[in-house]
Amino acid sequence: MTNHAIKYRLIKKEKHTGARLGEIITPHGTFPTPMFMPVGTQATVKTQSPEELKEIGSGIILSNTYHLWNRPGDELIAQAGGLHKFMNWDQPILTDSGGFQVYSLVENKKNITEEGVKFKSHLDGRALFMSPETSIGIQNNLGSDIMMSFDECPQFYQPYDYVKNSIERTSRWAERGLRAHQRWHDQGLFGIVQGAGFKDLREQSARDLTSMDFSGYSIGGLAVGESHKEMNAVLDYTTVLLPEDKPRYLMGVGAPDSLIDGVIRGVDMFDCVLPTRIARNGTLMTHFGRVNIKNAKYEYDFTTLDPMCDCYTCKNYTRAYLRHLIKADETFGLRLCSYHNLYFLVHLMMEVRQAIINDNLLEFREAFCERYGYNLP
Ligand code: PRF
Ligand code: ZN
Repeated sequence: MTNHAIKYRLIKKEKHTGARLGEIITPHGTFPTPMFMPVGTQATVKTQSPEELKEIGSGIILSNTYHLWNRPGDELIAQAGGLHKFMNWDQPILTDSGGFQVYSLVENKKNITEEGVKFKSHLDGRALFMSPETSIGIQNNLGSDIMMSFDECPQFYQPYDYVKNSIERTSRWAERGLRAHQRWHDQGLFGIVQGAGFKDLREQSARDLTSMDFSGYSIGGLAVGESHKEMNAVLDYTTVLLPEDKPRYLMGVGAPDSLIDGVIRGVDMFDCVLPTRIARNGTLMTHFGRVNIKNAKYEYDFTTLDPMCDCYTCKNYTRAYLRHLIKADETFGLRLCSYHNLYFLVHLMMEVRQAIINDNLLEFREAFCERYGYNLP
C-alpha cells in the first residue's frame, strides 16, 4: 500500500441519500467536501486574484497539464519553484492530465495509439505527442497536490466495442502512470473511471482502477452531451463501486442541479469552467435562476443581483451597474460577475454540506430547484 500524500476523512453520511460530508487533507492544506473547484487553466482563474479566490473560499483550484506544458512550459514552472509559487497560490491545486484537452485536438482517431496521443497544438499547430508518462512527468514538474491519470474520454454515444477497447487502454495507461509517478510523498494521483453509458463497462473500468492503489477516483466521460437523467443513472451504478475511504471527483460538471444530484450519489468534488465562462458574457446564476444582465429590463434596476447572496458583488453593486459594465466591456464587470458566479457555486456546496449535517438534503434540493426554476425530478 502506498502512503498517499492525499487523505480523505469521512465525517458523516446523510441519512436518506448517498451524500458524504468529509475533508481532503493535502500538503497545501485541508478543504471540506463536497466542494466545487474553480478552474484556472492558464495558472490563473480568469479575472480573479488569489486573495479574491481565498475570500470565495473554495480552498482548492484546478489547472491544466496540457495548457501549461504548451505555454509557458512545465520546465519553466519547475524552475519557478512549482505551480504554487509561480502563481502565488499556497492552497491545494488539482491538475487535469491533458487527456480530455488533447482529444479535442486529435484530427483522426488513428492518432490515438497504445503508446499515446498525437495531436496539434491549439496555439501554433505544431505536432505534439502525449503519453501517460509525459502527462505524469509534466504534473510532477508542476507539483500539483492532486494529479490525474492520462485517460481517453470517448463521446457518450460511441459504439460499445469502441468504448470497451478505450476503457481497457485507459486502464493500461493508468497503470503506466502509477509506475511513472515520482512524487508519491507530496502528490496524490487519481484514476479516472470511463465507460460512457454502458453499465458493464463502467463497472469494468471501476473494478480495474480500484484494484490499483490510487489516492482517489474520478468519474470522467460525463457532461459530454448526455441528458441529466443519463448522468444520474451512470453515477448511481458507478459511485457504489468506489472505495469509501477515498475521494470521488466528477469531472467537468458545474450546473447547480447536477452538483446537488452528484452529491446525493456520493460525489465529493466537482469542477467546471461554466461559472467563469458564462459570467464573462453577463450570465449570472442566482437563487432565483439565471439572469442575463445585458437584458434591457435591467437598465433601471437598482436592486441587488441576488438578494440571497452575500458576496462582494451583491453587497455593493446594482443590476443596472453590472449591466452597464458588461455592455461597455469593462474589465471590472468581468471581475464582479466572475466573483459572484464562483461564490454562488462554492456557497451552494456550503449549503449542501449544512444539509448533510441536518439530514435534509432532499428537502434542500427541492426548495433550491423550485426557486431556481428547474423542473423536478
Ligand atoms: N477526463 C479528463 N478530464 C475531464 C473529463 C474526462 O473525462 C471531463 C468529462 N466531462 C472533463 N474533464 N481527464
Ligand atoms: Zn453574489
